Amino acid sequence: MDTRIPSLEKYQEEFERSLASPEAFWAEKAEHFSWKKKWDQVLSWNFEEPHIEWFAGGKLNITENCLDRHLEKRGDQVAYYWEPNDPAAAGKSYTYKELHREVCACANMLKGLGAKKGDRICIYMPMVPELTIAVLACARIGAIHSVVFAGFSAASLASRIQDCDSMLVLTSDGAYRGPKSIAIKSVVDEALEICPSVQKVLVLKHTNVPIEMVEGRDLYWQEEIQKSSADCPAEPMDAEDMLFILYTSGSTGKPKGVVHTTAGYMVYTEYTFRNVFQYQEGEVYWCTADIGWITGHSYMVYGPLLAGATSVLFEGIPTFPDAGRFWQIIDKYHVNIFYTAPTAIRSLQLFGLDFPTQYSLSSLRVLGTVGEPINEEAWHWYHQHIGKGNCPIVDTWWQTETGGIMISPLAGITPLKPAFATLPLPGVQLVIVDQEGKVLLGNGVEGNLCIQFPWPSMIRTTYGDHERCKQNYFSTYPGLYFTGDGCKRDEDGYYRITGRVDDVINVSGHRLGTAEIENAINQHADVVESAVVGYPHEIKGQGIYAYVICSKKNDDLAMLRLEIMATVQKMIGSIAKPDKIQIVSGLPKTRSGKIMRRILRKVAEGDVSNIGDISTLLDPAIVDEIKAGAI
Ligand code: 7RM
Repeated sequence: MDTRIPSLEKYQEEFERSLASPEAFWAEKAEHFSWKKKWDQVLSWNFEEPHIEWFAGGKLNITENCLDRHLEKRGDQVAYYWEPNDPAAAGKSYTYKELHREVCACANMLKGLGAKKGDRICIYMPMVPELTIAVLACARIGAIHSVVFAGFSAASLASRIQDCDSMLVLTSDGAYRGPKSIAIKSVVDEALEICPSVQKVLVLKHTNVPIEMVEGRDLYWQEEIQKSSADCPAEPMDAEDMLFILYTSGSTGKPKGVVHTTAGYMVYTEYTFRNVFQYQEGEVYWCTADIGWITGHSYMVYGPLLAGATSVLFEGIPTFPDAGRFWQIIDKYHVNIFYTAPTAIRSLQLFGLDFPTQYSLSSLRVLGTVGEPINEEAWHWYHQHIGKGNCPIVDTWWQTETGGIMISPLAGITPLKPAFATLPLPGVQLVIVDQEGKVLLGNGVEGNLCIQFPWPSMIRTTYGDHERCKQNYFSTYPGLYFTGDGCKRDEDGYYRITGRVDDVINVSGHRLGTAEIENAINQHADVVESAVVGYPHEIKGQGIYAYVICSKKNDDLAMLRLEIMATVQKMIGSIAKPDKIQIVSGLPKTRSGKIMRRILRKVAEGDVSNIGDISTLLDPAIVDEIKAGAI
């Protein structure tokens, strides 16, 4: 059933109805799915524990809704066009029927390796069709997938495997990334030295780099799949059974395993996919996000398949073989809806108009952005030069924890305002609060963004540590879910996200905790202490600025910096490498030992004229040293 909202009036009506009777509203949106058993109760909740249940009593399998449900009507329609890293290599496409077959065979293969309902399976793979197939195969048998972005280091992978005791790891020999070929199986091998829970590793041959296979543990995907039947009934799942875990960075400690469950996630990702992009039958949709992030889960795998869409899945990067690759792919597949990150737009903008003008972009109807605030300049460039002035841009605000898009225009319906995510989707009850938690009513206000009522795809817990979920999201402002973002509601009631207000930074649309980067830097033998802050970066949105105290005087600072970068790469991955490293003799701390990050941020931003009150510092003189040494 097509649940698209057709007009602004209807949006307003639908929004009002979702506030007045949320249960009736979401029950209506859940009706058309295939349920093995209908739910007993639409919603029960409290934000104190927190405890959230949607569609309790319902039984279903999300893959039946992604695949089986479509076979009759669109079995021969393409579900995915796969575009390989190398434009000269052969691509592949999968119809719904073919995808269904592959998922069932993969599901049987997982069963053959001992996987069963409730087991955790770690997926560490490049953007190949088998990644999507693996995700769905887990869901088919009721196993919980934990996809780890293949750019993360062995140490990061190990900690994610350990946190949820994954019993299987699915990987490939190598990965292509533009001109580079990356050995990823060896990363898995290194990680598994400290992961006793893992029984088997399934390896997809992809780049054919030589690898070591551990006897009794490692198996080749291509060999095992041969032995697996393509008939696999879907495991009946409870509405609130865990669907997946996805690790994301917070302001403290190690990344947390955000838990999403089955039915609510299904209903919300489908509804938002259809409405935000106004997806129409037969259109080609392309989201450039890696499946290792939430955008890939919700809007590359589940949302589009639930809606019966045709998607492009791209293995490579925007600048290989040249900066025209995105535009070439849009031309090749006649992409109608294109969804990417502001950082990609900003970097391609720098290459000028020679690239986009070489290709036909006339198939485009809707453009989207996600992951970070988009600056007005990039917005206008995207609108004018990619959308040719006639494609709406949906600036979609949401989080790993929200599971789906929360604030966004509906393409072609909501009047746009550059750099504004505009209005909440139906079912989303936003509030803006001040530092004390006082709700700021009316328009023309700015504060911290919270949500006061549950929505179906919201986080249920953080894996293995419910208290952490409560502390992180539900304790700052009792009774509210706190997003960690700052936000403005303008005179028209339009929302603009101003960025994180906690110690999380957003580098090229990737979320990183400053504490996590500091811990990595501190692993360097000569480092005593460090403090990391974000600063505005022309392409990445935010760059990483590290202040580092060393135990001894080092003459070769360039070398030291390289070593620190290598340490961070080893502990987390390339995405967390600092852009700037300033060696300091001390940090600005209060008498109680708290680092005054406000000062460090100012210096990193290059704004030292107005540093504010430093009288509470233990050693105010350190501020002058830091200012003088700023990079
Ligand atoms: C989807 C995703 C979440 C954080 C979030 C924000 C920032 C995301 C936008 C945005 C401004 C946007 N999940 N963010 N989308 N900021 N405008 N349209 O990115 O968990 O990885 O990150 O990203 O700070 O809290 S995420």
